Amino acid sequence: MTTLDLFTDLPQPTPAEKVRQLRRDLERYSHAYYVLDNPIVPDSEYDRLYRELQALEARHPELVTPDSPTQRVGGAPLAQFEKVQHRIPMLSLQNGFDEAEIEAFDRRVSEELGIQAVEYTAELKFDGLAVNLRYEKGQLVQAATRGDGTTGENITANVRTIQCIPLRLDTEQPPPLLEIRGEVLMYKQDFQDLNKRQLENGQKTFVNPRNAAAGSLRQLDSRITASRRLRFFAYGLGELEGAAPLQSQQQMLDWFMQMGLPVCPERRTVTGYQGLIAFFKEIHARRDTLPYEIDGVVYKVNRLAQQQKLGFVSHAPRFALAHKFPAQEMLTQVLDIDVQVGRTGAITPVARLKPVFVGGVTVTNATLHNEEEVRRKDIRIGDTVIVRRAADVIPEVVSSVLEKRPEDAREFIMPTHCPVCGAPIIRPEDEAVARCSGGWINCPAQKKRGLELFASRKAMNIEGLGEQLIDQLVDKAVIQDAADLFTLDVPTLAALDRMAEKSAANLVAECGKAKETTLARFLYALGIRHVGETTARTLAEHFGSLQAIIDAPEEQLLQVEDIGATVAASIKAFFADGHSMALVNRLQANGVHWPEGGGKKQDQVLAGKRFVLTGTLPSLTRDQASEIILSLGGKVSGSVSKKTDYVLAGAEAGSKLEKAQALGITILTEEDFLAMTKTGKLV
Ligand code: D41
Repeated sequence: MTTLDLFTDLPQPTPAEKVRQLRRDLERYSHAYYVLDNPIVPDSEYDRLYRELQALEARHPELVTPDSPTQRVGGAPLAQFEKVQHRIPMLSLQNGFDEAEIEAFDRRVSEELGIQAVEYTAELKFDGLAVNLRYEKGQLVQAATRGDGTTGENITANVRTIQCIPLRLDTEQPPPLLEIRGEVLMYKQDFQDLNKRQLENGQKTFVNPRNAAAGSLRQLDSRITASRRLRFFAYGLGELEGAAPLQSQQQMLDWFMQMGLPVCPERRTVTGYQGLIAFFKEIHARRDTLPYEIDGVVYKVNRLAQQQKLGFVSHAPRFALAHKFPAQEMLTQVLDIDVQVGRTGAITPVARLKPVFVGGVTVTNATLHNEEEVRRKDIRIGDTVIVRRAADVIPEVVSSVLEKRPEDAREFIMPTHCPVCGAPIIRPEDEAVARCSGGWINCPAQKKRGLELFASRKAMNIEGLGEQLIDQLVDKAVIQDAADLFTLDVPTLAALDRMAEKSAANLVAECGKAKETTLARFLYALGIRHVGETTARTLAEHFGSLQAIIDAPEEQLLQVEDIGATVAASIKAFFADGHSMALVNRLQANGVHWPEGGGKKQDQVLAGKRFVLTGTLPSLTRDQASEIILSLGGKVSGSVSKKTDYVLAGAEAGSKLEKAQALGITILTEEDFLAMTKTGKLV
């Protein structure tokens, strides 16, 4: 007998058995993929089994059941959503915003219960949509929005398309009735992908993942919902009939998980308000690295008996509190749009906003980047707009709220002439940026911004020479250019507003000190377009002397690592310009000097290694870390790419860390980094 005979002799499964087996397998694979984020078979295997099940069901329509994985999408589009009554209302959450409010909450709970150290469950607060899932005998029979808490809308067809939501609970003895409450949301990556697709298809994009999730759930045609990747996390219980020996919130969530429901693993049992605050701080720091958006954390008294004892205030339970992050998005009004002139003459439209507290600071203006951006986002003067300020990011105008547009809203018009020097504004056809054609010699704005760069820490490092002083020096014609800084005397400076003898003397001393510099700093300070700190350093190291750079033909510049055609052309143009060369000569004549000839690097520990810094390090500042890297021959760049060798990550590291993880780049803590640079042993 051959092996083959052995198998063919086995009893063949009936179609019904085969269908059951296929469903069990598909559910298991799907659960591993969508809920546990841990696929156990390749997609191709899943697809093969899925098609096999589809084929079998086509041949045996009597075997099709609503909980089959093939039945997630189906049915004709609805005309409207039906209303659904929540027998047990979906309550809202009380909010707290600062530590004092959290402490007060804990004190209240502790007093009510007569317990010293109350045990809490701390969870994430997802920025999604609350929904109620109704399971009867383990089958998903209805899904509804929260609505006003008592009446929601029936969105069953849409919710059935959410892959991580089981159509059937994975348990031998499902309760006769079980309502699960949780949040439907969209991951940040899926949101980006969706918007990209929408753009490609000429359809409207969504402002944030929450709106995208809401828009996707509100579709009358569930096939559209199915094409959007929505997720779900369970956090609470509605109606329940039948046994569930639950004592605590944590047990409840574990029970949900056992039945195949998605529950977020980022939760913890803690004691007292110190435990709550510690959880809040940790999550706040990690917020940007999470794949979904959260707007805070939620604390719940862990023991269900204690929850019951505490009861409710109007529409919110007294056992729970949402500890919210400062809002990252707020509505405000565009009072005006005017333009700023940058160092290179770039004209940037800036929205002047009605002051608004967002992301922990008061924002009064936000860059609109360029003319095209204003048109694309269709932002007008008078509009109500969404202003966003994420951690460590400059405030931006996300979009305008069209429903609130007043009739007299005005479109932004790019001025034809520089508002500062009056020179024509020119925008080359192939560029997004319009520029003042005055040049730094004629345009005070360009001159001032150039001087700011010149004096800045990474350039000539003239401490005490800030924006306001520079404005005065230029406006009162005390100086014509950077070279004049080195001939300033105390009486002249002391005569300026807000300057005393002492501060004047300090500034003169600072300028004196700054004369002794390095070629790299000097090059950077000149503000040559496209020559940033790193390029300046590369140039200095490569050529060793200023004259060598001035004399270098374009082909020679192009041979330098990381210098392309744009940069090379810009360097040539700068030194070909009479005004620039005159300035360079006057700076040197006024005593600015640096050691020439040296500086070429060799045998340095980090030679050629590219670093990206992200987040806040425990002890080093970003500049200090950069300084160390650069001094050991490494490079620091702003964004993560395949070329990045290391990412040095601290607290509140954001998307850069995520990207680095995705690309498999070595991630260093400050400790790793310091060990590596001290020992010279690379990891
Ligand atoms: O993540 C959330 N947004 C979340 C919302 C959560 N983690 N827990 C919640 N718990 C409740 C109670 C305590 C009332 C069951 C909630 C919400 N409610 C909630 N979401 C929307 C309104 C209320």
